[in-house]
Amino acid sequence: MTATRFATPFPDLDGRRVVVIGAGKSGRAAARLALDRGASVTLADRCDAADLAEATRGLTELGVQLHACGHPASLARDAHLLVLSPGVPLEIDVVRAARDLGVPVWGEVELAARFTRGRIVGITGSNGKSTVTAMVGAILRNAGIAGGTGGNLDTPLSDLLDHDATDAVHALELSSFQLESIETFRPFVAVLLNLSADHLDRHADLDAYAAAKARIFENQTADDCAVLNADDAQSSRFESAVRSRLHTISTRHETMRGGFVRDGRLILRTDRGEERLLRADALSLPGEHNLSNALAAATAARLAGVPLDVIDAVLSSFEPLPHRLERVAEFRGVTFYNDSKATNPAAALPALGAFDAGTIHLIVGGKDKGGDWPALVEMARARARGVYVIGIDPAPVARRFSDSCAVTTCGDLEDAVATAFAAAEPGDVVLLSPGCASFDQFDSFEHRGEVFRRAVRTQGASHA
Ligand code: UMA
Ligand code: ADP
Repeated sequence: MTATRFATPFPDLDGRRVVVIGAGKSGRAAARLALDRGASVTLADRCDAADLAEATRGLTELGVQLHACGHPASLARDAHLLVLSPGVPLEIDVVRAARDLGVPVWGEVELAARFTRGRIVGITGSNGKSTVTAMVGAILRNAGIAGGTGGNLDTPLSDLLDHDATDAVHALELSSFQLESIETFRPFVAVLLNLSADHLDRHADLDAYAAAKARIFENQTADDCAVLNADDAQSSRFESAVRSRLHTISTRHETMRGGFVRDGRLILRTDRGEERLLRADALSLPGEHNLSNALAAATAARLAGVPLDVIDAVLSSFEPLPHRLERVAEFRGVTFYNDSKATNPAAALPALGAFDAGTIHLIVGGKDKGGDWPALVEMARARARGVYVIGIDPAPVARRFSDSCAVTTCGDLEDAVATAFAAAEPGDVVLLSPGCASFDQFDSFEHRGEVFRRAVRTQGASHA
C-alpha cells in the first residue's frame, strides 16, 4: 500500500480504515471521532473481549470492530491511519510496522486537534498541570468564552469537540505521553510549568522525558505564545527552543514579559503593557507553588484575551482539585490535608512549604518511582515533626528519612493516620503527601485519598 497522505487540518477520513490502539478513555473517544467522520474503525486492546465488552458496547453497536487480546503488527497492514492512546508506548510492533509501511501514527491528541476549529491553551509540566488547566478552564468559562477543559485531565480532546467552534478556546492538560505522539499539534498558548524526574519507567531518561514535554512548542510560530517558568532551571533551558513570543513567570523576580509578584501583588507584563492583578494573599490556594500556578494561569488566560477582573475573581475563589493539598477536616485543633496526588518527591515538596515549620506530621511512601528524594528529606528535616511511612515495602522509603527525621514505619494508611493524630498537638497538621505512586496498595491516587479521608473521619469520630 502506498503511504497515506492526509490534509491538515480536517483530514478526510471518509471510507478510510483507522486502527485505534488502546480501548481506554482516549482510545474510545478517538474511535468515536473517526467513526463520526466516516472511517471504518478497528479498536484493538491487549485485554480480552470479556473485559472490554461493557466499555466498548456502544461503539461495537455502531460498527467499530473490536480486536481483543493484543494488537499485532498485522493490524497495520490494511490501515490508512494508526491512532495511539497515551498509555501505549511507541516501541511496540504494530507502531513499527505502521511506520515501515508509511501508515501515519498519531496520538489521540494529534487526531482530535486536526478536527478542532477553536484554539488551544496547552499546559504541560511535571507537577501542577491539572491545577493550572482547571484554573485556565474556569477563567475562560467565567469570561463567557466557549470551549472545554480536559486532555490528560479527565476528558480527551476528542470528547471536547462537542463544545468546539471557531471562537472557542480549549484548556488542555498535556502529558509527556500525549506530546510524544503529536505531529502538527499547535497550541496558540503553550505553558511549560516545571520539569523534574517522572515516568522514567516509560521514557529512557530525564532528557527524553523533558524533550517529549518540550514538543508542546514544536509547531508554534511567531503568532503564538509560550509561557515558561523562570524559577525552574530544568524548564528554562528550553527557552532557546521557543519560536513563539516567550513569556516567563517567576515568584522570585520581575520578568521582562510574563507574570511576577511586586510588593505582594501579581503583575502581568504583556504586549499590552504592565497590568495589576489581585494580591498574592488574596489567592484561594496556599503555598508558593500555587502562586506560581496562579501566575501561569493568569498569563495564559490574559493571552487568550480574558479581562483582568475575571482572572482576579476566579483566582481568589478557586477551590483546590480533590487530592491536591485538600483540607479534609480539623479535630482537636489538628488539621488534616489530603495531597494524595503528590506521586513524586518534587510534588510533595511544596506541600511541606505550605505549613508552619515544626507543625507537620508527614505521611509518605507507596510505590517509589525515584526522583529528588534528598530535597524532600531535607525539607522534612527542616519542617516536619514526624514522618510516617506507608507502603507494602515501607523500609526503603523509611531509610531515606531515618538519619534526618523522627520516622515511624506504619505500612498501613489507616495506621499512619491514627499514629500521626496521636502524636499531633493542637495547631499541628497531618499531611498525606506520599511522594510515591499508589499502585502497591491502592487502585489509584484517588482511591488512596479516599482511604485517607475515611481514616480521618474514623479518628474524628473516636475523639468526638
Ligand atoms: N493498552 C493496550 N496496550 C498497551 C497499553 C495499554 O492495549 O501497550 C490498553 C489498556 O489495556 C487499556 C487502555 O489501553 O485498556 C488504556 O489506555 P491509556 O493507558 O492510554 O488510558 P486511557 O484510559 O485512555 O486514559 C488516558 C490517560 N492515561 C494515561 O496516560 C496512562 C489519562 O491520564 C487521561 O486522563 C485520559 O487518557 C484522557 O485523556 C491518566 C494518567 O495517569 C490520568 N496520566 C499520566 C499522569 O497524569 O501522570 C500521564
Ligand atoms: P499534575 O496534573 O501535573 O500531576 P496537579 O495539579 O494534579 O498536577 O498536582 C499534583 C501534585 O503536585 C499535588 O500534590 C500538588 O500539590 C503538587 N503541585 C501542584 N502544583 C505544583 C507546582 N507548581 N510545583 C510542584 N508541585 C506542585
